[in-house]
Amino acid sequence: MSYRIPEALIGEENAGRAAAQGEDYAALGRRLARAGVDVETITAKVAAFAVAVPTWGVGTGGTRFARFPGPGEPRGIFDKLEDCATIHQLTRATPGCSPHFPWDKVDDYQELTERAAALGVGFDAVNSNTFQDQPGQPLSYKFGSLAHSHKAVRDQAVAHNVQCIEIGEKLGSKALTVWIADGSNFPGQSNLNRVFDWYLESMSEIYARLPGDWRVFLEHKFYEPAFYSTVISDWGTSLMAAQALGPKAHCLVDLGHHAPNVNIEQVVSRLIRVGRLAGFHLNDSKYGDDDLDAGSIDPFRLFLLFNELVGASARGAPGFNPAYMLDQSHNVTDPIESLMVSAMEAQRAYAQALIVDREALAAAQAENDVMLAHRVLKAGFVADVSPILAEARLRNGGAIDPIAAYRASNYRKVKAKERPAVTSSTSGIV
Ligand code: RM4
Ligand code: MN
Ligand code: MN
Repeated sequence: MSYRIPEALIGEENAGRAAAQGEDYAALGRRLARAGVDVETITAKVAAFAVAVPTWGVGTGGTRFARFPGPGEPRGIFDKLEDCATIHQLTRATPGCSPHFPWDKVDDYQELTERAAALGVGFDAVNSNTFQDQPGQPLSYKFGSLAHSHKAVRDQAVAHNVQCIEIGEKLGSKALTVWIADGSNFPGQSNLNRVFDWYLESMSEIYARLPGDWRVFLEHKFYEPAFYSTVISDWGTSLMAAQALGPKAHCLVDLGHHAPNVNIEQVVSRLIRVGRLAGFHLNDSKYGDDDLDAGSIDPFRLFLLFNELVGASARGAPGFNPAYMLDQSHNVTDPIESLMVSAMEAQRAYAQALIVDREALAAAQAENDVMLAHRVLKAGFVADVSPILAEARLRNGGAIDPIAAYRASNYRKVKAKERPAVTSSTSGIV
């Protein structure tokens, strides 16, 4: 049996921190009470918040220049599940793993489901992959997949997506996420209008195969790997596609997939209005699709995003049911540590948004009191909600300080022995 962090170790770690945590939580509770906010309500909501971990995120990422593998990397989906389960064990915020096919392909999905359940995790949205060729694949995706000029390639890409749905059904997933790399590098290379027709044709075949209680998440990205035009480039294109396909199609917002300085929270607000927000791939960036850790560069943007979500939930926006997933590439950190911190940063932004006084905000907006409105909103962002996050973890059986507990467990060192390196050091996104 492979190593798992003993519950006793988490208990010991927590025991050493419990007194300080209790004091900090009580002090924050008193502070919030003065502002008319019940800390217990916020803690309960944070405790119920879940963000999925992508199975590809627990491996060391890389750039197109190089990849520097770390010790004890997962060698396959069963190892990845262990790492995902460890993240959940300590943070209690990540009960779902989002698999990617064919990367996570196995012969026996029953066995995979049982293993996940034994580890205390389940499966979230399934992701298809038609952005790279697999060994032995008959036709190449070099010039596209669902929007390829050749029908035979489109058919192959459709068949792969249908297979992903079939696998997902076995795993208990309820959504398929489709991100395609289709696009062009040269003006004139492809017909900007025709490729969208092909995409819609292909996607409607996939859509027709969705089980009744499933959704399909359309993920846009404005550039890379295509550098001149991308077929599903922005939220407008994504929304056109979702509306053409039908009510089960929704638009997924990956925070790194926008032009620089785009007001993403406003995009999200629009998608909520039309009931087509699928959810998020959370990450952070400075320049483009940098896939840095959520909240590491611009935590204010993450807060503003959650502010829209909390506002939508408070007003009971119809069909509002966003899915949350982390989508990051960890090049210089231990992926488990990065994913734990990112999950906690998502919870932090959520808690900060929850404590915003929405009535005071609406009143200031109605009176055009600009500075007051801004300060009411900012009051949420500047609040240190760390004790709430720790309390939610503690009550759910997690660690008060997940990074400290993880390091104390020597998990990575043990895994380095259990998992002799088999990976190559080639470049690539994952
Ligand atoms: C893409 C996109 C997708 C993810 C791949 C690995 O940039 O964000 O969500 O499936 O990377
Ligand atoms: Mn993504
Ligand atoms: Mn991306």
